[in-house]
Amino acid sequence: MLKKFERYPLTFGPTSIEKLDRLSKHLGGKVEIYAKREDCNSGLAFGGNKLRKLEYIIPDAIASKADTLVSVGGVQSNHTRMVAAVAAKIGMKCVLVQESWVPHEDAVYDRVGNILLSRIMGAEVWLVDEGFDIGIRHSWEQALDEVKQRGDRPYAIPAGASVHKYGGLGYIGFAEEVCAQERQLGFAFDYIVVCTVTGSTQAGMVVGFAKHSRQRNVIGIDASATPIQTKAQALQIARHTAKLVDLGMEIADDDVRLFQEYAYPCYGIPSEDTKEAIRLCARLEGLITDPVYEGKSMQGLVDLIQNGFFPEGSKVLFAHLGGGPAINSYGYTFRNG
Ligand code: 1AC
Repeated sequence: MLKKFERYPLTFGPTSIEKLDRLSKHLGGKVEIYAKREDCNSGLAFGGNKLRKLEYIIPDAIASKADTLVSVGGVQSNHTRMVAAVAAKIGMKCVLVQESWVPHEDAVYDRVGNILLSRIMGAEVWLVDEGFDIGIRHSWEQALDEVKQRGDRPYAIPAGASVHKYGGLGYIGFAEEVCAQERQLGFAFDYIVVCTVTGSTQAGMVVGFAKHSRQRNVIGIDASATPIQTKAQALQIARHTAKLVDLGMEIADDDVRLFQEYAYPCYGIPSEDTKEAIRLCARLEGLITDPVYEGKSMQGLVDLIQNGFFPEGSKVLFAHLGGGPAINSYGYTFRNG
Protein backbone atom coordinates (compact mmCIF):
# COMPACT_ATOMS: atom_id res chain seq x y z
CA MET A 1 0.00 0.00 0.00
CA LEU A 2 2.94 2.34 0.60
CA LYS A 3 5.11 1.54 -2.41
CA LYS A 4 4.39 4.80 -4.24
CA PHE A 5 5.47 6.95 -1.26
CA GLU A 6 9.03 8.00 -0.63
CA ARG A 7 10.37 6.96 2.78
CA TYR A 8 13.35 8.42 4.64
CA PRO A 9 14.54 5.65 6.98
CA LEU A 10 14.73 6.74 10.61
CA THR A 11 14.05 3.41 12.32
CA PHE A 12 15.99 0.16 12.75
CA GLY A 13 13.43 -1.96 10.87
CA PRO A 14 10.54 -4.14 12.05
CA THR A 15 9.96 -3.75 15.79
CA SER A 16 10.07 -6.73 18.14
CA ILE A 17 6.99 -8.49 19.41
CA GLU A 18 7.43 -9.67 22.98
CA LYS A 19 5.12 -11.97 24.92
CA LEU A 20 4.16 -10.57 28.33
CA ASP A 21 3.85 -13.91 30.10
CA ARG A 22 3.86 -12.76 33.70
CA LEU A 23 1.32 -10.01 33.08
CA SER A 24 -0.91 -12.44 31.14
CA LYS A 25 -0.78 -14.95 34.03
CA HIS A 26 -1.36 -12.26 36.65
CA LEU A 27 -4.53 -11.21 34.82
CA GLY A 28 -5.96 -14.73 34.86
CA GLY A 29 -4.12 -16.44 32.00
CA LYS A 30 -7.16 -16.51 29.70
CA VAL A 31 -5.83 -13.82 27.38
CA GLU A 32 -2.29 -13.80 25.94
CA ILE A 33 -0.73 -10.35 25.96
CA TYR A 34 2.04 -9.38 23.58
CA ALA A 35 3.76 -6.00 23.20
CA LYS A 36 5.00 -4.53 19.95
CA ARG A 37 7.98 -2.47 20.97
CA GLU A 38 7.63 0.74 18.99
CA ASP A 39 9.43 2.31 21.94
CA CYS A 40 12.64 0.50 20.88
CA ASN A 41 12.45 1.32 17.17
CA SER A 42 15.41 3.64 16.64
CA GLY A 43 18.67 5.02 17.93
CA LEU A 44 17.26 8.55 17.60
CA ALA A 45 16.69 10.05 21.05
CA PHE A 46 14.92 6.97 22.51
CA GLY A 47 12.65 6.51 19.47
CA GLY A 48 8.90 6.02 19.47
CA ASN A 49 5.86 6.01 17.23
CA LYS A 50 6.33 9.45 15.69
CA LEU A 51 9.30 8.20 13.67
CA ARG A 52 7.17 5.94 11.50
CA LYS A 53 5.12 9.00 10.56
CA LEU A 54 8.14 11.25 10.05
CA GLU A 55 9.68 8.70 7.71
CA TYR A 56 6.98 9.61 5.17
CA ILE A 57 6.96 13.35 5.96
CA ILE A 58 10.68 14.11 5.81
CA PRO A 59 11.05 13.50 2.04
CA ASP A 60 8.42 16.21 1.51
CA ALA A 61 10.25 18.55 3.93
CA ILE A 62 13.52 18.04 2.06
CA ALA A 63 11.85 18.51 -1.33
CA SER A 64 10.27 21.77 -0.13
CA LYS A 65 13.77 23.25 0.40
CA ALA A 66 12.84 24.13 3.97
CA ASP A 67 15.62 24.67 6.48
CA THR A 68 13.61 24.63 9.74
CA LEU A 69 11.16 22.03 11.05
CA VAL A 70 8.45 23.78 13.09
CA SER A 71 6.18 21.72 15.30
CA VAL A 72 4.02 21.88 18.41
CA GLY A 73 2.96 19.86 21.44
CA GLY A 74 2.73 19.97 25.19
CA VAL A 75 5.76 20.69 27.38
CA GLN A 76 6.46 16.95 27.64
CA SER A 77 5.54 16.11 24.06
CA ASN A 78 7.19 12.96 22.69
CA HIS A 79 6.41 14.15 19.22
CA THR A 80 8.39 17.37 19.53
CA ARG A 81 11.35 15.39 20.93
CA MET A 82 11.27 13.23 17.81
CA VAL A 83 11.06 16.26 15.49
CA ALA A 84 14.11 17.72 17.26
CA ALA A 85 16.00 14.44 16.80
CA VAL A 86 15.12 14.18 13.12
CA ALA A 87 16.05 17.82 12.49
CA ALA A 88 19.46 17.13 14.03
CA LYS A 89 19.87 13.96 12.00
CA ILE A 90 19.07 15.57 8.64
CA GLY A 91 20.84 18.86 9.38
CA MET A 92 17.86 21.20 9.68
CA LYS A 93 17.04 23.77 12.33
CA CYS A 94 14.11 23.14 14.63
CA VAL A 95 11.56 25.36 16.40
CA LEU A 96 9.22 23.71 18.89
CA VAL A 97 6.18 25.42 20.36
CA GLN A 98 5.53 23.78 23.73
CA GLU A 99 2.12 24.63 25.10
CA SER A 100 0.94 24.21 28.69
CA TRP A 101 -1.22 21.18 27.94
CA VAL A 102 -0.92 19.58 31.36
CA PRO A 103 -1.92 21.14 34.70
CA HIS A 104 0.90 19.27 36.42
CA GLU A 105 2.98 20.86 39.14
CA ASP A 106 6.44 19.43 39.52
CA ALA A 107 9.45 21.68 40.08
CA VAL A 108 11.31 20.23 37.10
CA TYR A 109 8.41 19.58 34.71
CA ASP A 110 9.83 21.87 32.02
CA ARG A 111 13.48 20.87 32.58
CA VAL A 112 13.59 17.06 32.30
CA GLY A 113 12.47 14.26 30.01
CA ASN A 114 11.38 15.13 26.49
CA ILE A 115 11.96 18.87 26.69
CA LEU A 116 15.45 18.39 28.14
CA LEU A 117 16.34 16.12 25.23
CA SER A 118 14.95 18.56 22.65
CA ARG A 119 17.03 21.36 24.12
CA ILE A 120 20.17 19.23 24.11
CA MET A 121 19.56 18.35 20.46
CA GLY A 122 19.60 22.06 19.64
CA ALA A 123 15.92 22.77 19.08
CA GLU A 124 14.66 26.26 19.91
CA VAL A 125 12.02 25.61 22.53
CA TRP A 126 9.29 28.26 22.78
CA LEU A 127 7.15 27.89 25.90
CA VAL A 128 3.60 29.14 25.38
CA ASP A 129 0.84 29.50 27.95
CA GLU A 130 -1.98 27.77 26.03
CA GLY A 131 -4.03 24.81 27.22
CA PHE A 132 -4.61 21.36 25.68
CA ASP A 133 -6.10 21.11 22.20
CA ILE A 134 -5.29 18.57 19.50
CA GLY A 135 -6.37 20.84 16.63
CA ILE A 136 -4.40 23.37 14.59
CA ARG A 137 -2.78 25.71 17.07
CA HIS A 138 -2.62 29.47 16.68
CA SER A 139 0.71 29.58 18.54
CA TRP A 140 2.19 27.22 15.94
CA GLU A 141 0.86 29.27 13.01
CA GLN A 142 2.42 32.32 14.62
CA ALA A 143 5.74 30.50 15.00
CA LEU A 144 5.65 29.57 11.31
CA ASP A 145 5.19 33.28 10.48
CA GLU A 146 7.98 34.35 12.82
CA VAL A 147 10.40 31.84 11.35
CA LYS A 148 9.57 33.16 7.86
CA GLN A 149 9.94 36.78 8.99
CA ARG A 150 13.44 36.16 10.30
CA GLY A 151 14.45 34.81 6.90
CA ASP A 152 14.35 31.06 7.54
CA ARG A 153 12.31 28.55 5.53
CA PRO A 154 9.89 26.69 7.81
CA TYR A 155 8.35 23.27 7.23
CA ALA A 156 5.12 22.78 9.17
CA ILE A 157 4.54 19.60 11.17
CA PRO A 158 1.33 19.70 13.24
CA ALA A 159 0.88 18.18 16.72
CA GLY A 160 1.67 14.48 16.70
CA ALA A 161 2.36 14.81 12.93
CA SER A 162 -1.29 13.84 12.76
CA VAL A 163 -3.15 16.17 10.43
CA HIS A 164 -0.19 16.40 8.07
CA LYS A 165 -1.20 15.09 4.63
CA TYR A 166 1.11 12.07 5.10
CA GLY A 167 0.59 11.67 8.88
CA GLY A 168 -1.43 8.45 8.56
CA LEU A 169 0.96 6.54 6.30
CA GLY A 170 3.48 5.36 8.89
CA TYR A 171 0.99 3.20 10.78
CA ILE A 172 -0.22 1.54 7.62
CA GLY A 173 3.36 0.28 7.60
CA PHE A 174 2.84 -0.99 11.15
CA ALA A 175 -0.21 -3.01 10.06
CA GLU A 176 1.67 -4.49 7.11
CA GLU A 177 4.56 -5.36 9.41
CA VAL A 178 2.27 -7.06 11.95
CA CYS A 179 0.69 -9.15 9.17
CA ALA A 180 4.17 -10.27 8.01
CA GLN A 181 5.19 -11.09 11.60
CA GLU A 182 1.99 -13.08 12.10
CA ARG A 183 2.93 -15.26 9.15
CA GLN A 184 6.26 -15.99 10.83
CA LEU A 185 4.66 -16.57 14.24
CA GLY A 186 2.02 -18.87 12.79
CA PHE A 187 -0.92 -17.08 14.39
CA ALA A 188 -2.83 -13.81 14.08
CA PHE A 189 -3.59 -11.33 16.83
CA ASP A 190 -7.26 -10.97 17.68
CA TYR A 191 -6.94 -7.39 18.90
CA ILE A 192 -4.46 -4.53 18.79
CA VAL A 193 -4.61 -2.05 21.68
CA VAL A 194 -3.24 1.44 21.09
CA CYS A 195 -3.17 4.77 22.89
CA THR A 196 -4.82 7.62 20.97
CA VAL A 197 -4.52 11.38 21.37
CA THR A 198 -4.07 13.23 18.08
CA GLY A 199 -5.33 10.28 16.04
CA SER A 200 -2.93 9.39 13.22
CA THR A 201 -1.40 6.30 14.85
CA GLN A 202 -4.78 4.63 15.22
CA ALA A 203 -5.97 6.03 11.88
CA GLY A 204 -3.03 4.50 10.04
CA MET A 205 -3.59 1.14 11.77
CA VAL A 206 -7.29 1.24 10.86
CA VAL A 207 -6.50 1.80 7.18
CA GLY A 208 -3.73 -0.81 7.16
CA PHE A 209 -5.84 -3.48 8.83
CA ALA A 210 -8.94 -2.55 6.79
CA LYS A 211 -7.25 -4.17 3.83
CA HIS A 212 -7.74 -7.47 5.71
CA SER A 213 -11.16 -6.52 7.19
CA ARG A 214 -9.56 -6.29 10.66
CA GLN A 215 -9.97 -2.56 11.31
CA ARG A 216 -12.47 -3.07 14.14
CA ASN A 217 -9.95 -5.21 15.99
CA VAL A 218 -7.95 -2.05 16.62
CA ILE A 219 -8.94 -0.84 20.08
CA GLY A 220 -8.01 2.79 20.66
CA ILE A 221 -7.69 3.91 24.26
CA ASP A 222 -8.28 7.62 24.51
CA ALA A 223 -5.72 9.56 26.54
CA SER A 224 -6.83 13.02 25.40
CA ALA A 225 -9.92 13.30 27.61
CA THR A 226 -11.46 15.11 24.63
CA PRO A 227 -12.69 11.92 22.94
CA ILE A 228 -15.24 13.50 20.62
CA GLN A 229 -12.55 15.63 19.04
CA THR A 230 -10.02 12.80 19.03
CA LYS A 231 -12.39 10.35 17.35
CA ALA A 232 -13.44 12.93 14.76
CA GLN A 233 -9.80 13.73 13.98
CA ALA A 234 -8.82 10.04 13.78
CA LEU A 235 -11.73 9.37 11.41
CA GLN A 236 -10.85 12.34 9.23
CA ILE A 237 -7.20 11.19 9.02
CA ALA A 238 -8.23 7.59 8.30
CA ARG A 239 -10.56 8.70 5.48
CA HIS A 240 -7.97 11.01 3.97
CA THR A 241 -5.26 8.34 4.22
CA ALA A 242 -7.53 5.63 2.76
CA LYS A 243 -7.97 7.80 -0.34
CA LEU A 244 -4.26 8.56 -0.52
CA VAL A 245 -3.38 4.85 -0.68
CA ASP A 246 -6.38 3.89 -2.87
CA LEU A 247 -7.76 1.56 -0.23
CA GLY A 248 -10.88 1.07 -2.34
CA MET A 249 -13.35 1.11 0.53
CA GLU A 250 -14.98 3.68 2.78
CA ILE A 251 -13.97 4.00 6.42
CA ALA A 252 -17.14 3.88 8.51
CA ASP A 253 -17.64 5.80 11.77
CA ASP A 254 -17.55 2.53 13.75
CA ASP A 255 -14.22 1.52 12.22
CA VAL A 256 -12.51 3.88 14.66
CA ARG A 257 -13.16 2.32 18.05
CA LEU A 258 -12.16 4.66 20.84
CA PHE A 259 -12.61 3.67 24.48
CA GLN A 260 -13.08 6.80 26.56
CA GLU A 261 -13.05 5.47 30.10
CA TYR A 262 -9.37 5.75 30.98
CA ALA A 263 -8.25 9.31 30.21
CA TYR A 264 -9.52 10.83 33.46
CA PRO A 265 -8.91 13.19 35.15
CA CYS A 266 -7.37 14.85 32.06
CA TYR A 267 -4.59 14.65 29.49
CA GLY A 268 -1.23 14.15 31.17
CA ILE A 269 -2.51 13.60 34.70
CA PRO A 270 -2.54 9.99 35.90
CA SER A 271 -5.44 8.67 37.96
CA GLU A 272 -4.73 6.18 40.78
CA ASP A 273 -5.71 3.43 38.31
CA THR A 274 -3.20 4.69 35.76
CA LYS A 275 -0.46 4.71 38.39
CA GLU A 276 -1.37 1.15 39.39
CA ALA A 277 -1.19 0.00 35.77
CA ILE A 278 2.24 1.65 35.40
CA ARG A 279 3.52 -0.11 38.53
CA LEU A 280 1.96 -3.43 37.55
CA CYS A 281 3.62 -3.86 34.18
CA ALA A 282 6.88 -2.36 35.45
CA ARG A 283 7.00 -4.86 38.33
CA LEU A 284 5.89 -7.90 36.36
CA GLU A 285 7.61 -7.25 33.05
CA GLY A 286 10.18 -4.47 33.53
CA LEU A 287 8.10 -2.60 30.96
CA ILE A 288 8.07 1.15 31.47
CA THR A 289 4.92 3.05 30.63
CA ASP A 290 4.14 6.67 31.47
CA PRO A 291 1.34 8.79 32.93
CA VAL A 292 0.47 10.48 29.61
CA TYR A 293 0.25 7.71 27.01
CA GLU A 294 0.94 4.04 27.59
CA GLY A 295 0.08 4.18 31.28
CA LYS A 296 -3.46 4.93 30.18
CA SER A 297 -3.60 2.37 27.37
CA MET A 298 -2.09 -0.22 29.74
CA GLN A 299 -4.76 0.69 32.30
CA GLY A 300 -7.37 0.17 29.58
CA LEU A 301 -5.89 -3.18 28.56
CA VAL A 302 -5.83 -4.43 32.17
CA ASP A 303 -9.39 -3.27 32.79
CA LEU A 304 -10.75 -4.75 29.57
CA ILE A 305 -9.16 -8.11 30.43
CA GLN A 306 -10.47 -8.01 33.98
CA ASN A 307 -13.95 -7.22 32.69
CA GLY A 308 -13.95 -10.08 30.19
CA PHE A 309 -14.06 -7.87 27.10
CA PHE A 310 -11.68 -10.14 25.19
CA PRO A 311 -13.01 -13.69 24.65
CA GLU A 312 -11.05 -16.47 26.35
CA GLY A 313 -8.04 -17.53 24.27
CA SER A 314 -7.62 -14.12 22.63
CA LYS A 315 -4.18 -12.93 21.66
CA VAL A 316 -3.88 -9.20 22.22
CA LEU A 317 -1.10 -7.02 20.86
CA PHE A 318 -0.32 -3.94 22.95
CA ALA A 319 1.34 -1.21 20.86
CA HIS A 320 3.96 0.40 23.06
CA LEU A 321 4.38 3.78 21.37
CA GLY A 322 7.31 5.03 23.44
CA GLY A 323 6.03 7.63 25.88
CA GLY A 324 8.64 6.64 28.47
CA PRO A 325 10.83 9.78 28.57
CA ALA A 326 7.97 11.86 30.05
CA ILE A 327 8.13 9.74 33.23
CA ASN A 328 11.07 11.84 34.43
CA SER A 329 8.73 14.75 35.00
CA TYR A 330 6.59 12.70 37.42
CA GLY A 331 9.31 12.16 40.00
CA TYR A 332 7.16 13.40 42.85
CA THR A 333 4.17 11.31 41.80
CA PHE A 334 6.28 8.15 42.05
CA ARG A 335 8.49 9.25 44.95
CA ASN A 336 7.47 6.15 46.91
CA GLY A 337 7.54 3.84 43.91
C1 1AC B 1 0.24 14.27 21.66
C2 1AC B 1 0.66 14.27 20.24
C3 1AC B 1 1.41 13.62 21.22
C4 1AC B 1 2.78 14.15 21.58
O1 1AC B 1 3.66 13.38 21.90
O2 1AC B 1 2.96 15.35 21.51
N1 1AC B 1 1.36 12.21 21.18
